Amino acid sequence: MVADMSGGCHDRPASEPDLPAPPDLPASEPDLSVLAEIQQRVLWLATRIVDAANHDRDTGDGVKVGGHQASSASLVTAMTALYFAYLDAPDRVSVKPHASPVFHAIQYLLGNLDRGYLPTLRAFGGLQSYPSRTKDPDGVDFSTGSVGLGAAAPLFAAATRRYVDAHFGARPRSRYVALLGDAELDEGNIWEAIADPATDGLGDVLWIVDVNRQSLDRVVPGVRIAQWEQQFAAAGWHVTEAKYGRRLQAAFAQPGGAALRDWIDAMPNEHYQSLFGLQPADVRARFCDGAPAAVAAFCAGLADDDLASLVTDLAGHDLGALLAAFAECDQAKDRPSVVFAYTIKGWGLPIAGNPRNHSALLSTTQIDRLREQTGLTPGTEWDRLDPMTSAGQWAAARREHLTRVPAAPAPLVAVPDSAGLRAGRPTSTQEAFGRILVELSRAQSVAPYLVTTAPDVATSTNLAGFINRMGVFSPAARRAWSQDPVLKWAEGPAGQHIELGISEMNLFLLLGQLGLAWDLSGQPLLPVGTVYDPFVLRGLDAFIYSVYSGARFIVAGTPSGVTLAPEGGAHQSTITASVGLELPNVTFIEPAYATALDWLLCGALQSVAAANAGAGGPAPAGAGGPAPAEAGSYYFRLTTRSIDQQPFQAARDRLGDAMLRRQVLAGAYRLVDASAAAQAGAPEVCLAASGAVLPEVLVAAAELADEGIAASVVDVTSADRLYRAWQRTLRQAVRTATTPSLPGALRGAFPAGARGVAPGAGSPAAQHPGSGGSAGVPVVTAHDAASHTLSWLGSALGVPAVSLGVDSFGQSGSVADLYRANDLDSGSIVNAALAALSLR
Ligand SMILES: Cc1ncc(C[n+]2csc(CCOP(=O)(O)OP(=O)(O)O)c2C)c(N)n1
Ligand SMILES: [Mg+2]
Repeated sequence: MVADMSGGCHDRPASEPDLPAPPDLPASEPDLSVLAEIQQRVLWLATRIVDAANHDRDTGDGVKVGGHQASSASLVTAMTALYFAYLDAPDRVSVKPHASPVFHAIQYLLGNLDRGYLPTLRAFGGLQSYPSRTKDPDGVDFSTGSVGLGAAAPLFAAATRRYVDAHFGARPRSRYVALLGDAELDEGNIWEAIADPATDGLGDVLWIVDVNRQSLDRVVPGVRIAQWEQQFAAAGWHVTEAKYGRRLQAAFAQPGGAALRDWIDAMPNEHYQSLFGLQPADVRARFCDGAPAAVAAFCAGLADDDLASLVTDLAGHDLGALLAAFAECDQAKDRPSVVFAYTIKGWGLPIAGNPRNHSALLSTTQIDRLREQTGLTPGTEWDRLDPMTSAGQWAAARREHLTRVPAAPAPLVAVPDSAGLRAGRPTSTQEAFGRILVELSRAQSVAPYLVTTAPDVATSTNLAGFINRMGVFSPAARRAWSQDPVLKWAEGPAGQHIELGISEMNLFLLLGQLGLAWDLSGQPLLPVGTVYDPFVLRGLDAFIYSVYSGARFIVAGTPSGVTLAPEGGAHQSTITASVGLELPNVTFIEPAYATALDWLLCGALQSVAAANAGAGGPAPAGAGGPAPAEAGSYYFRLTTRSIDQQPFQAARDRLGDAMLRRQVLAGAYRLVDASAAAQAGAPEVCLAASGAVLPEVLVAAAELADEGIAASVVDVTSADRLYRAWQRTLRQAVRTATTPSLPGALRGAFPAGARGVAPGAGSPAAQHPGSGGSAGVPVVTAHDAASHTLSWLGSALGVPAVSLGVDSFGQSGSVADLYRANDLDSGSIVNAALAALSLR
């Protein structure tokens, strides 16, 4: 046609609103006239919530508040049908970002949101502009905002539930619903998600596309919908439409009606949308512009007003038609379903169908008129539905129907402090990572909860050992047609690796939902994903989406950096360390040695286990002391470069396991301690480095020692934890107007003299002998990543610093070639140390 015209439910909130006890109702069948009354109130409240944000509050800063009345109106009917007729308590819903006011209006009418929130859309501490799991007060199931991601999330939540049911027993059935805008279908991640075999056959998924034929800027050109429908069908989805309203359907059945239908079906979006801005008297000429005579003849039998409302009668605003479409989808139990619901952007508002209406706001006069049409006054405008009316009673019954039984807290998964990896011979962190997972797969307390996933890089990121032991997940057992003596690829319902096609978007969306399984499926998991490190950036928006949503998981980016030398610039990551450091809710970790990785990975799993059990607090203390209190996800940046483990063993012998583990977890430890030489009077320098470059740094330290310079080496295992510790003390000082102290993690790892002009409280520079002068011991940082990532250390320590790293795109070569090209060879590090000393 016409062209392309062609949440959740909630645990009861703490504060009970003043609703009466639900009456005894013959509840199951909704009365459409009651639903129609409810949807008019939803339309009013959603519109007024945006209006209040813009007109009732003085922000004092002159910045437009905004909001989306037209995008909201478009989904009022579908969301009324869902929440007031279709959904059951276990169902989960993702709401199109710009329809958040509709969601809040509905939660308010259901009694799940206090009235005081209604005028707080987009205010600090108020209702978020787009649905947020972590910040909204009324039980958002899926955060949305970056279009495409929130829509795909329920698909991965359903895949997660399928996995959980297969491994831990079936839970009460949930349906996973996504409400998405038609222009969201332009986002590639949508098609990546539906094409992946990991999402095949998910019969509990229902997507509802709000086909209002408009995006932000324009009327979507031409007729797209047939292509979209074919793409869904080709991916194995059940596809249906809610297209023509009942009046249009009746018209089609009349003589001449077929021509009318054909005409509407062939009409481009632009032509169809232009009808909405017209007075009824002008609709006939525009509608019939270019039409066959039969259409004009059919229309001649209708009065102007009737014709205008007939040709814009769309099923997306027909409650009965939508409920019928949803019910039809429920019958398709072996595959996901999508309903293309034809709607009007701005439905029921004076801005309906206007191509410029995306951010349009009703005037105060228009709001006054809408209030009056809804039968409200300024005194009653925020009221809930009158409990004495059928609509009020129906809302109360739905509130009961949608109330979830809170899940019992899950027992804490006991993760050991160490997987007991034996690390005598030279090894890489990537290899150690694979071996640690194999060790953990032998630990009965942990193994059942581990689930790994990768976008077609499982074997090349060393997950093969884990996969050999635990198998690959498939809802049904699959025959293996070839036997590989090294890698068993046994697929069946007991498998604990979920393989994805090459889509880093899908990786992070799946990790996000696995990491929310404790909430959305009542089952804590320990999700671990792997990805080639440069392609973390390919999935970055989904990574951000998932951690913004509060998901906890572990991802290993490997191999990383120019150390992946022969692979060349397209595979060498440079800025990922900075991304890891800066991403909120993510702890970035880049160890160099296998045992450090063992402790750090177990610590991260402990923290994920604690958070996913709903405990939320710090990880339980292990023998070596508690892992830092974090409630987010973990990003390990690893390498395939095999390095000698002896230097770590030496530090272990010198510091002892308890102290060393504490420092490794805190973010840094002293790998080489040159303080004795410094105390004997040698000029002192500190070399701080992360990851694969440590061997060059150790050689440089030895060369410096030969030249009579005391060079300590600090292995920075987590620049993120160090930086956070530093920032915490600074912010604390800023907020309390006191002198900042140097955080313990920095104090413990860096030589006393390297804490020159930024002394800890009570430890002024002058107290440090051998500090080499008032500016303290200079620092060189070295990292196979952008030099910026560690460059702040100089400032934190208050000493001169020279930062070495990779600040241009990589290229093919040997490790030595690439390190030389980026000044990461030992000679350059020595020169950097001399330069740093000269800066004192
Ligand atoms: C990834 C991303 N890009 C751009 C935007 C800005 N944006 C918000 S809504 C929108 C248009 C959405 O159109 P549609 O999905 O059809 O929703 P409608 O408002 O028409 O219901 C755009 C481009 C965004 N939120 N996310
Ligand atoms: Mg749209």
